[in-house]
Amino acid sequence: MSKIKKVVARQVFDSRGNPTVEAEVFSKNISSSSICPSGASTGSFEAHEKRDLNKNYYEGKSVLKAVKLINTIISKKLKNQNIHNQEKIDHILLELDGTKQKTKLGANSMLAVSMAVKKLSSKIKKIPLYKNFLVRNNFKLPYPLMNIINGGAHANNGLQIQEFMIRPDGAKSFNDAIRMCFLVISNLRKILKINNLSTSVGDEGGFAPMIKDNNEALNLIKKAIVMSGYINGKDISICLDVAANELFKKNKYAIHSKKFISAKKTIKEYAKLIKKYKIKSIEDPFAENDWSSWNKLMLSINKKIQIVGDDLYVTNLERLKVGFLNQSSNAILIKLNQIGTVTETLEVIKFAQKIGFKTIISHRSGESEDTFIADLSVGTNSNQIKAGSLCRSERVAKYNQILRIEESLRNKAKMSKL
Ligand code: 2PG
Ligand code: MG
Repeated sequence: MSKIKKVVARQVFDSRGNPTVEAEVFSKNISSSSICPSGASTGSFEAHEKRDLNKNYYEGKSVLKAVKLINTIISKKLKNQNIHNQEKIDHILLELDGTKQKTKLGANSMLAVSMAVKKLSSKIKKIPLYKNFLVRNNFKLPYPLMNIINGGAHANNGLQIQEFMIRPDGAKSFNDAIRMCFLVISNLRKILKINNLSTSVGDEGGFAPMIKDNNEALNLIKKAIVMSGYINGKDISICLDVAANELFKKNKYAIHSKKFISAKKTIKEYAKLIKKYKIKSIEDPFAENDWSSWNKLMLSINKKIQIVGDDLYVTNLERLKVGFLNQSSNAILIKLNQIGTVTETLEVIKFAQKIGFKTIISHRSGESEDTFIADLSVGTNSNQIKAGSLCRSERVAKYNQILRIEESLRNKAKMSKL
């Protein structure tokens, strides 16, 4: 048995330059570390992110209290625990916290430790991280969902919809998937230049041109797909993350402009977008508590369209169960820091797969060099991974890691089923 010797934490920085928590778990003389990511468009049911809130220091964003908690009580409690018993370790963290939304320890301190434990366990077993989750053989590789035009809370261009993504549905391998996305992104850059639009990027590496109209963004992507020699809706599909929590007021939505319209009219707008641009997946089309609109949309669309709950479920088993009974969606976005431990995340993935939901492993808009989610996506046979564009190292790092995994599995790894 390999025992935990100590846990050490430090404040490091995420891709937005904001402070975040890194935890390093030690067993004898070896260690593994992990960094917690951070969101911008967060759901109100997400687990709590602990920040110091001292306005005179890092504008309140420092995480020194979370770091101290790890260095003192968490390290002491985990000392001598079996590093391979992830469930027990996460349970100890949960008991130590004892609150519903992890307000005492903070999900950022808990998750950094939980992920580092998983990494160290793999290192000691001398197996790659992806082999230390749910799947033991017949690994499937996820399709990348690449956010190539950024809007909403991730850019300041006035686009209402947060993420305009592409998914290379026709890809035969992960390598091929990346090549296809590369081509579309490269052509999109050329089209933006021709139109005198900026090619600078937003938080997730997608372009953030100064356009205000969703249709304009979608037409640009459609053009780039055609210019790359692909068929939109067949080889490459356009997918959206509306992040509707941010566009919701008094039971109305403003998905196209600053004008708020009813949920009924919003459903009609989605139907138009699906038809016109052959959109295959829509994430968070409605706000986190508007269960009835989610269900109405599900009943109104073709079953092949993927409807994804992100802020709706916040990787929380209880909320997923409600969504299942309510028939709110057919897919779930998985973000470790929305719930706070590896064990709880795996429970949600297992349940989602049991009820036939697609699982999509996701980054946060504030990311780091940590590639834990790449391994998690393969190790759980998740259908897709959403990790931003093929741009900005914190995003590309995840895709590069899956390329390495694909190589190590040689020709045994097949693409997942969409
Ligand atoms: C989302 C995520 C990631 P954030 O809404 O899906 O793209 O954004 O991390 O800001 O919540
Ligand atoms: Mg989202």
